[in-house]
Amino acid sequence: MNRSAVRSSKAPPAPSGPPSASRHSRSRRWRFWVLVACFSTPLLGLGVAGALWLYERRWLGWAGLLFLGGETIAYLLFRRWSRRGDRLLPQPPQVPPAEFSPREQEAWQVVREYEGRIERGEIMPTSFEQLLSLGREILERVATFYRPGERDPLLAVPMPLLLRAMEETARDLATITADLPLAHRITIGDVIRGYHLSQKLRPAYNVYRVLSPLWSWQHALVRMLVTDRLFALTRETLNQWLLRWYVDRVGYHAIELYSGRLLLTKRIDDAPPLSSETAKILGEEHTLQTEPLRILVLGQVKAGKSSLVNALFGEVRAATDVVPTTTQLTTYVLERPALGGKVILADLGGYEDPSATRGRTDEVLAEAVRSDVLILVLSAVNTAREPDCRLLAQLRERFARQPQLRPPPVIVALTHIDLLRPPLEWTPPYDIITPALPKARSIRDALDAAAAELSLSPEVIVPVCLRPDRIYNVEETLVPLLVNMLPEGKCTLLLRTLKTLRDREQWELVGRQARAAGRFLCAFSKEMVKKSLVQVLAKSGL
Ligand SMILES: Nc1nc2c(ncn2[C@@H]2O[C@H](COP(=O)(O)OP(=O)(O)OP(=O)(O)O)[C@@H](O)[C@H]2O)c(=O)[nH]1
Ligand SMILES: [Mg+2]
Repeated sequence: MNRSAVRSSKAPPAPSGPPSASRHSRSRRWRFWVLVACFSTPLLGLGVAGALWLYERRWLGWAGLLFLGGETIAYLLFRRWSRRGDRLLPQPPQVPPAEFSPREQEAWQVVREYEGRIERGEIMPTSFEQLLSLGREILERVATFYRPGERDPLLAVPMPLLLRAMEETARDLATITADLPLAHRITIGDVIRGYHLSQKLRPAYNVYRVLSPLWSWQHALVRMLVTDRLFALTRETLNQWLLRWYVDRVGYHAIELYSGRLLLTKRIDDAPPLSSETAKILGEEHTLQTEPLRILVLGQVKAGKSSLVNALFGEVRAATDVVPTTTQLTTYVLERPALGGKVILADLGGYEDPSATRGRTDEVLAEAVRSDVLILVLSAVNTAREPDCRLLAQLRERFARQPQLRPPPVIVALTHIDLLRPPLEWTPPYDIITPALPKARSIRDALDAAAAELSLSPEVIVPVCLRPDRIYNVEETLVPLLVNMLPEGKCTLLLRTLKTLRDREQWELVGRQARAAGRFLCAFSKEMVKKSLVQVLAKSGL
């Protein structure tokens, strides 16, 4: 079949390619059929000879049953492994991307809805055009989500950004499909030709299907019950797999585009630029070019915030006392390889400090919005949790009002556990998973009570002792939990610094455009001067 046969009849005739190209494709096809023949003839011959051999020994019936058994098991296993969550091919993740803010997660519902419709078999594009219109429909839904009142939300983005989104989508899909066996060798033309060939051979195959029970009823039964269904299932699985990835990637990049996360020359996960405020904290000799993670230590007065800072440094850095000592924002630069290098630790003092200014809670909330991980310090012996609950509720409310930001993950350090009952007993380590000792039981009770009162998961609460001569569970549990939270904290950091990154890109683009305009004006004026000179010289007859 030549190339023009697979083109749509409505398409204008394409200019014929160079003769060497068509000669090359003819020779490729010829070689392909020779390979197919060399490969399949011995196999077919063996099959026929084997069947005859079995028939002579009257074993063909048993062999047929064995074949039927094997195919049935393959069919059942294929069905089982193709089920949701346990599929043969890698599927798009079921959860929204971790780097999304709550607003983007809400927009992700559009993608989930389309995935559900694919799952229920409600979407089955049969042509390329239908696939494109499905992509456009998803873009439109996402655009309307972000710009609900606008007349044409789809067009409310600059052209270069739309092209960038298309480029990224295409790149993702190319990477995904490249993993299919032989995907890099088989051309789209091969697939279409294969489809047409199968359509052509279908009548002959149907005749064979009708007649085949005459010479082997077992084989016909196997094919009807198993093989045909297996092929249909494979085709369906492959179609659905491709479609699911298509919806996932188009939806993802549509959200990136319309949420404003997509940049033209940079990527949101590029190293975030260092802010001037952080540069000031780091001092003049710093060599950091990117914004480090910012960890805010917060809690009531005397909860043990400064003691925690000291424990993390392994030395005294922050003043601790029984009377309020930290009354204003104090920042420390902590360098630990496990935390990925330098991080900034910020301690604001207790939010219930009676000596502090009236706006202390607002200060804490504003600081939390600028932080990537929060460590809430609670004293196990102070059961007045009302201020902590209020602060957490205010934090949730503040982030609900700014859904484009990602709330920082919260870790709770439950301090003063050495003072829990029995106060004189101190023989760490304590097993709080299956507490046997009275002290371990008290710690476990304090942890469960804090989790229930603050509506937090017990997994993010770490009981610690910060008394300088009894430091316990900071390196063993708190630091590893902090390390676990770093990827989440990094996502918060990227969204927090997105505006700076975008502003920087805008200035770079303005600079580039100004330079290009300058070059154009220069060339234009040169040309004008040259033309005028020629005209003047021509007029003056020189
Ligand atoms: N026994 C015991 N004492 C602790 C523990 N943690 C902190 N302390 C003591 O509690 C007192 C207050 O600790 P700080 O670290 O200053 O508390 P803070 O939260 O920074 O207090 P402010 O800055 O005033 O808000 C100090 O005397 C600490 O030594 C602990 O786990 N066990
Ligand atoms: Mg302090």
